[in-house]
Amino acid sequence: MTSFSPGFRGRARPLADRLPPGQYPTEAFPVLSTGPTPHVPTAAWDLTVTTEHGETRRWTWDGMMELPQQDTVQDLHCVTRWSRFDTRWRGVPLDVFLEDLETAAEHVVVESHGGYTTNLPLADLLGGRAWIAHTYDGHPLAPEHGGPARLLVPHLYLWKSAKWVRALRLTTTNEPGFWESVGYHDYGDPWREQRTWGD
Ligand SMILES: Nc1nc2c(c(=O)[nH]1)N[C@H]1C(S)=C(S)[C@@H](COP(=O)(O)O)O[C@H]1N2
Ligand SMILES: [Mo]
Repeated sequence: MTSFSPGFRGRARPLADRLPPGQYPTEAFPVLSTGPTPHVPTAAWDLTVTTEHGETRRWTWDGMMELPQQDTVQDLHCVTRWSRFDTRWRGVPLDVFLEDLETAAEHVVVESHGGYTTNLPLADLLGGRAWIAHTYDGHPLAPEHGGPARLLVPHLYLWKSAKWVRALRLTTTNEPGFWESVGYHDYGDPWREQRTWGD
């Protein structure tokens, strides 16, 4: 599982086919944060996964780095309408953290340092479609972009890719996160333009 790129096939497609409706491509990588950037040293970083039964798993930074790593090239789509093609990441697929969990939960609340939360279906974190990403373009992920580690779920609008991730809480009921509770779409599929409630 070391170094293949699930996004590779995407690069053969013409750019127009890779641009979801209502988006424009940009070479920039804007920073969008609701508050100040938390500075979390890797020695203090950990990731907790909790099921609805209260079963908890925890990885330190070093523990995460010993897990199977994957490089991936992905297009990012922000609900503020910019899209950035071919971003290069390295991280651990969520499948690795979630495998063999005893759970009937179908939802996940992702919690970040600083208090940000976002919700998504558990299924969207599985199947090689989501990562805990710690490296961007060959360098440690910058704090303003979520370093030391962020969730990366590129098939949904980028607000689902929680920066400074610290916990995944599996829940049996759907609990809207920060933006989802103030009007952003519950699911956020860029290809169906699910920007806000009612889309
Ligand atoms: N913890 C946290 N994660 C977050 C956010 C935030 O404010 N706090 N903003 C979200 C939004 S709205 C977007 S568009 C992306 C932006 O990621 P970037 O700043 O790396 O471009 O992060 C998402 N993840
Ligand atoms: Mo956003």
